Amino acid sequence: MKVRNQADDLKISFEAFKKQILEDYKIAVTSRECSILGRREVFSGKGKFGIFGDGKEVPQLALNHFFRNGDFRSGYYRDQTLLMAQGLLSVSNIFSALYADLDRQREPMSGGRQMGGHFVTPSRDEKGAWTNLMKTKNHSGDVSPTGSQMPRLLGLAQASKVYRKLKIKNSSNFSDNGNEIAWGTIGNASTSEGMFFEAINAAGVMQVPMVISIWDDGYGISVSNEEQTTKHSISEALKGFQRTETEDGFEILKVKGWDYLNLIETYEYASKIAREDHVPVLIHVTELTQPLGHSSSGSHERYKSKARLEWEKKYDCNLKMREWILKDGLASEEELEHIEKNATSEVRSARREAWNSYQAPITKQKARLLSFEEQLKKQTHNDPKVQIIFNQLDKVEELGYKDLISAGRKLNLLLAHHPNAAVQDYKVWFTKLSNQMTDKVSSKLYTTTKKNLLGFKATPVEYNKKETLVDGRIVIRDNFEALFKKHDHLIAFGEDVGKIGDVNQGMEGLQKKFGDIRIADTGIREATIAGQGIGLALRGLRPIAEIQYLDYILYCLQILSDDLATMSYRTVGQQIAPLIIRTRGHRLEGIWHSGSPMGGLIHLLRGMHILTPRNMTQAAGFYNTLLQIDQPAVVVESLNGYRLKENLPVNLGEFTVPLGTIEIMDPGEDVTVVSYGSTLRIVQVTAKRLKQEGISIEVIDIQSLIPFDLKEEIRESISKTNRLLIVDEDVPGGATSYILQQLIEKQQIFNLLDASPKLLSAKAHRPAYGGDGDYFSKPSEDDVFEAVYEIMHEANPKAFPI
Ligand SMILES: Cc1ncc(C[n+]2csc(CCOP(=O)(O)OP(=O)(O)O)c2C)c(N)n1
Repeated sequence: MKVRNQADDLKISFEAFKKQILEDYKIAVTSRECSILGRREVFSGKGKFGIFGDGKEVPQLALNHFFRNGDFRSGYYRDQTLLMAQGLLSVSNIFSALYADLDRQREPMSGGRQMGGHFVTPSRDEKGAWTNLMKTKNHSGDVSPTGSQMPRLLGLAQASKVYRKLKIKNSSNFSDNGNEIAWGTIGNASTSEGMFFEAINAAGVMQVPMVISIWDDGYGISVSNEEQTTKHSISEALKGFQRTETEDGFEILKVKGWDYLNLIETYEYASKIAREDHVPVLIHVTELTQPLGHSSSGSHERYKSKARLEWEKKYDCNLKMREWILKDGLASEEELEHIEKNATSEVRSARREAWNSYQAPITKQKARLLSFEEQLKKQTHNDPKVQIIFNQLDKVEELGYKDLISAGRKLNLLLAHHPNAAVQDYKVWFTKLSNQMTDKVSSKLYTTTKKNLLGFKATPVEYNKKETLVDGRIVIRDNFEALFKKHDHLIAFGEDVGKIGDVNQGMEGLQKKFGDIRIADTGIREATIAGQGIGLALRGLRPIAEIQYLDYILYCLQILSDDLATMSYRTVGQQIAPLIIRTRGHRLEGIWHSGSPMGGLIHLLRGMHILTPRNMTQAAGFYNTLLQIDQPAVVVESLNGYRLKENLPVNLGEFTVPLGTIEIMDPGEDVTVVSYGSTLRIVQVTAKRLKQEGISIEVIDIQSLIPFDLKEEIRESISKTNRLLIVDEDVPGGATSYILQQLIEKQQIFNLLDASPKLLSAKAHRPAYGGDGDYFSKPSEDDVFEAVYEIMHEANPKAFPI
């Protein structure tokens, strides 16, 4: 849509233009009414927390006119008007989200898992298969941490560049020659986040079609632009990024957020240069307001001056749009009042409807529970506690499923005293509802199920008859080459990955063979390397994002944890980003090149697979598997393994190592010793020394920390040895504790043990540099030997004296 003030300049007829404006105005006031009533719902106790798009309506309506099918948004909680304008968010959806309605039909964004204002559109169907993204306007799943939409935005924009430059087979559901824009939105205050600057710099370097709107209302909660931003203005501060006639960069535009016509012109220009020429654009949308304050958890009168509050009233974008409509004669006062009245009553009735629909199934379940009351009393010989439980339930005002299940759990405890009670129907009801709740609240953390993984048909590694010993890095390099040949949508990038083929040359020479779009160098910016991967994976590509050393994963751990790991869960499987993070760690030298913070990763990255191959053949096998599986994963290669000799497989790119399977490296009888990664070799060497002392250990490589030993083979080993040692080089209480938790809780090994299980890890401090530093910081052969020996001593002190 293109509009000018002069009638003769109009591309569309005056009537069509007027109709469009009034439709936009209707959405603006409807959206505002949702914000106002939504906030009230929180104060009345029906919603827990409310954050809305008030004061940002008009620029979103302008943006919407240039958002095409196939485009993506990576934004934040203020964008409700945009989604409403696109027909992707109904009024009742807004209220259902406010009530945390667990029903996916009524709350399509997250089935009640995310607080309102966090939006997503489905890229996957119920079975996890891709939908046709070129037929929809796409919104990548929002997250709450401010600025965290920026790394993903970079990847979403980069995908257009990749699709334009590479002719990828079967990509018509993802792109039309890279003509798609990645639209970003962010609040003015959140531009203070490091990730914002990192992403802006990277987009300027990469020249990708991102159009980022900064909704500037002068504040970040209570902190003003004066305290947030150099020169008090993000567009002023970023001036050096402006492109020139001779240099690439950003196109930086500034526009007032209440000026509909100028907004339209600005977005038209921005979308044209981004879509056609892949120029990144930053639109600083100023003079916006926040009429209801930041959120339902406080009022802005506490921190805004009277003058500011007065100004905000006058410059409310909806009011300004109204004044302009009247001034230009696009509608009469009566017409506008009619629109406003209708909007109010539409929102009121949708709110009522949303509340009633939310309560109806819960009330129905309550009625079902009440129907068991008499029977339960009778079967518990009129235990008065039953009546108390029902009385308490009756007093609950805003009824939730939790109240029913909580009552049920208390009843179950009473019933345990009456094992012959005839309450079968009640039990069936309780179990069914409990299972439904687990599914509603806890499903889809991983979309690949245990059953899928156990059913995975692995392809064994094959070798030439005559052993071909090469450095480990050759195995991984040649395997990557086979993978790049096989998958035309596979892309790898990271620091030093392109020209030199990574610092350990595991991709040596591949850029020459496959080009610099597929194997690319990046700047030193781990958060946006991860973000590139997330965005590319959301648009149908298979990225391998490299983090040069495991120790530096901390720079992107927040994005991996908040965005990637939660993606399937928070969208209930509507979006999945099967990104592979490749990194290398464990043993090398010093405080920042030999870390093994596996416990940290395990705790923060639930939702991803975490793999720790012992050598490069196993690592290659994992990559081959991951490319057949639709899940995000981290693969930690062993830093000291690239120059160790391995037999070169012949079926490179084909053989697979299934996830969640352990490997018994050396069978033994006395103690089960489990380990992974670099410490595994130490355990294997020590096994020989222990043998000389008459101690036989069963050495097990866990290799896949998440998923963990799906066939429960470690349990089998312990049921033979009845003794357990867990070895790694994380801090005490790190991954070793996780392993023990898996064995005790999931594999129920407690009763199999004859001796207390031992955990051997590195010291609590970071590993010191050099040979002595390593020996005294990390488990050595002597440490493993003594730990096993002590276990044997406990069993037979005479034979194994200390
Ligand atoms: C990483 C992080 N820090 C702090 C917060 C708490 N927080 C939520 S919104 C907000 C202010 C954001 O202001 P701005 O970016 O200007 O957006 P606005 O809400 O004004 O639209 C803050 C500090 C958060 N969500 N994430």
